[in-house]
Amino acid sequence: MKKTTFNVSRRSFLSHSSKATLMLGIGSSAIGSAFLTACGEGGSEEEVQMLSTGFEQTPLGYDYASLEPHIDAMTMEIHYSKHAAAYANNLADAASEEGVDVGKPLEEVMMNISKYSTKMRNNGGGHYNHELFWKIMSPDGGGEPSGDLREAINGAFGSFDEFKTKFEDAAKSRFGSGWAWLVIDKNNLLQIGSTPNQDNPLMDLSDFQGIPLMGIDVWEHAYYLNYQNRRPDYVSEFWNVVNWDEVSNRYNTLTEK
Ligand code: MN3
Repeated sequence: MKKTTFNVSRRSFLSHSSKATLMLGIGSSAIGSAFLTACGEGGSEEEVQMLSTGFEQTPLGYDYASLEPHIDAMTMEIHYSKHAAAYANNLADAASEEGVDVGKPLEEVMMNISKYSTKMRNNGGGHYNHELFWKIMSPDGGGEPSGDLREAINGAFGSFDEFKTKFEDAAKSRFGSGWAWLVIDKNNLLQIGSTPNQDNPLMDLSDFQGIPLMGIDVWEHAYYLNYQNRRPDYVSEFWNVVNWDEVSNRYNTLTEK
């Protein structure tokens, strides 16, 4: 009888087994860990205010109609008061069912999402993503970033226009529902990528890892009433409402860590 031998090198075994048992997300990096500290009890009032996300919906900082003509009032109203509200409600259920301390920053759950239910992943992600989305838009938005963020964008992507093209490509090419992101990765570098459904780059099981600076919702509910199937038009109009002050403040707060 022929003897079967398995020739698996130690290196290959280790690489497979570590992938299977350990989720090494952004949370295990130095910047990820500093970020989490800043979001929680170790953070200054300013850091917590700027970076940390709670479990409840925060009031929208502007009127539903105020992002027109780029994003219409009815889309904003339904998006905030129905879609995003449902994520927040379902997150509250999941947190209660799974014994999560809702006094802690939601970021902590995101970075350890592989330990929680699919309900937590979908609704915690949905809530986190929308809370950030509302903040990085403004009726006074648009224009271009300045200061350190501007320099970092030029350094990472060549120019602001090249950055915009790459971000738009990520948003347009995300198949089905999801988000496109600008993040700081574990090496403190800016990266652009996208995630499916309500996943985000903080999640330890995400293929795309980093701390979000800004994101765009490319679910059809974010644009269909006004743009129907024309996602690219919605994405190019988005630049008119980006709150660069907020995105810059996030960047500065994170990189000061
Ligand atoms: Mn949405």
